Amino acid sequence: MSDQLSHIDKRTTANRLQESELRRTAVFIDGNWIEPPDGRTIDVVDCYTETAFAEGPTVSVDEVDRAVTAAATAGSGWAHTPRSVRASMLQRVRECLDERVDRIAEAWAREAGMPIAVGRRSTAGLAFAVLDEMIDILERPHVEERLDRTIVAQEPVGVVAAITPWNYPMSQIAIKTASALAAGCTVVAKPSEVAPLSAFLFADAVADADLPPGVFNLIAGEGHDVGQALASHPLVDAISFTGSTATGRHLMRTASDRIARVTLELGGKSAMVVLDEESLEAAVARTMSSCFMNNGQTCTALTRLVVPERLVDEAAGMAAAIANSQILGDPLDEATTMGPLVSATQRERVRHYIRHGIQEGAQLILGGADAPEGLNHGYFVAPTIFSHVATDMQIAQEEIFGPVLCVLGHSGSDHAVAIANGTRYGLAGSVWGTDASEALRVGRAIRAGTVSVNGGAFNPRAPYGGLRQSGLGRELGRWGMDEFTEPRAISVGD
Ligand code: TXE
Repeated sequence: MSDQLSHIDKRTTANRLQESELRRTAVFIDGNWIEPPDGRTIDVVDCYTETAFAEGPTVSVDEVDRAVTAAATAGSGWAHTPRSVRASMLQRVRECLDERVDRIAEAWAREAGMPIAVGRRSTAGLAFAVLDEMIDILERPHVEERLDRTIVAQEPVGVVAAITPWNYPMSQIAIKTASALAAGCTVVAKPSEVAPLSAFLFADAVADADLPPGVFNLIAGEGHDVGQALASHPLVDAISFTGSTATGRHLMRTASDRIARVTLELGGKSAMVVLDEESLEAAVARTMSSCFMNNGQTCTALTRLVVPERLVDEAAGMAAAIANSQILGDPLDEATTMGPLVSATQRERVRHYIRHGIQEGAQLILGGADAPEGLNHGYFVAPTIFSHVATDMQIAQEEIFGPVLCVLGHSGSDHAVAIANGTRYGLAGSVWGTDASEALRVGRAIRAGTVSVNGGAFNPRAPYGGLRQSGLGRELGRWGMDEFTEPRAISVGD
């Protein structure tokens, strides 16, 4: 993937967001940009300046209905479109997206705080990888499976509602859309009202790619009304949701009324398990880059560092040194490595956890709940390291979603596994050890959907998703595509 992205690394912010991309009043329904009649918009706040810098529309239930009806009407035609044609249309989406990478990264930096240099690569990397994989799958010869005289027909599930959060606001829509469209489904997407701009840029790319009307639709607005109306629409066959566990639970109940399919990508409290002293340095470096990725606003972030008891202080010291080297500042500055959090609400939520961690008796090594020095605006939280954290503390159990690391001690590999598995989540995990077979044994024992052993890289072609309260179903690769299909058995007599 790195060669394919070398042109992205050389880019600058010369290709800036246009005024029309900051003032969004229309949504994309049935192949057209449509202004909702009541013209209501929601301000989008720049998380560094703390001022409204853009706006996104909000629709009524009428537009939700129009979008879902358009998707349902387009369904049969799209499902019967040859796989090679679907592949070439996804290829066009990819090309139209490539032209917008700079502006997507700029939008992401301003609406959610992701440092632009990291965001540019991350935006392009994941979205392109998923599109490429879907194109590749569609271009491969496809033979319907047969069991004796039974045809196993893998058919698209129908209309997919893609409901996404603010932390990776374009990639999450791209993943769901590429997989659903590849499977032959049609899509109605609703991005987070907090960070809608980069999702609109994705819709611009789809619009430019000239897909048949109704195949992809983008609506916008708040979750409790627009999101709820979409999720409960009788013509929506599957809900694909990424966000908080609480909203995921609610959407599962909504889907149960009509037994609609659900895919849920929810929270995490992932652990890095270190087995020995020789592995410490590499493991801490990996943990920190994961924990602080997107300013701590990443669901797979390794937020618990679980090391042999005798190494707790050393590990916390190493982590603090890396945390200290972060460059906090304007996320639009190419040199910034850590930007502000998405909102004042999110900042307060994270600070609350930090205060609670101190009250619970965890040892604060670095950071804390006060504003970082020298930054008098922006929703910043200081990079924070707690050590000697006990497994039952709230900060060791709950998803904080900010730049906060907990260091815990273990008394051996089985104890380490018990700690890693000792939360309600099971999204990601990691292990590092000099004995490769022992590291793999521990990796297999960590109950999480994505596990890295000795620095194994994230593979966007492999299944991604959570166990327990981290989610249901899988995204990415052929598993992500299969999530949007229904296998049917058609048995033929002699
Ligand atoms: O998430 P929500 P929010 C965590 C993170 C954060 C917290 C809340 O800790 O502080 O969740 O964030 C839509 N029917 N994560 O409020 O509510 C909503 O409009 C239909 C972790 O942003 O889950 C948005 O589009 N839709 C997570 C989307 O759901 C509804 C990533 C996500 O919103 C709805 C983000 C409803 N009733 C936050 N209510 C991760 N682990 O990746 C809301 N929505």
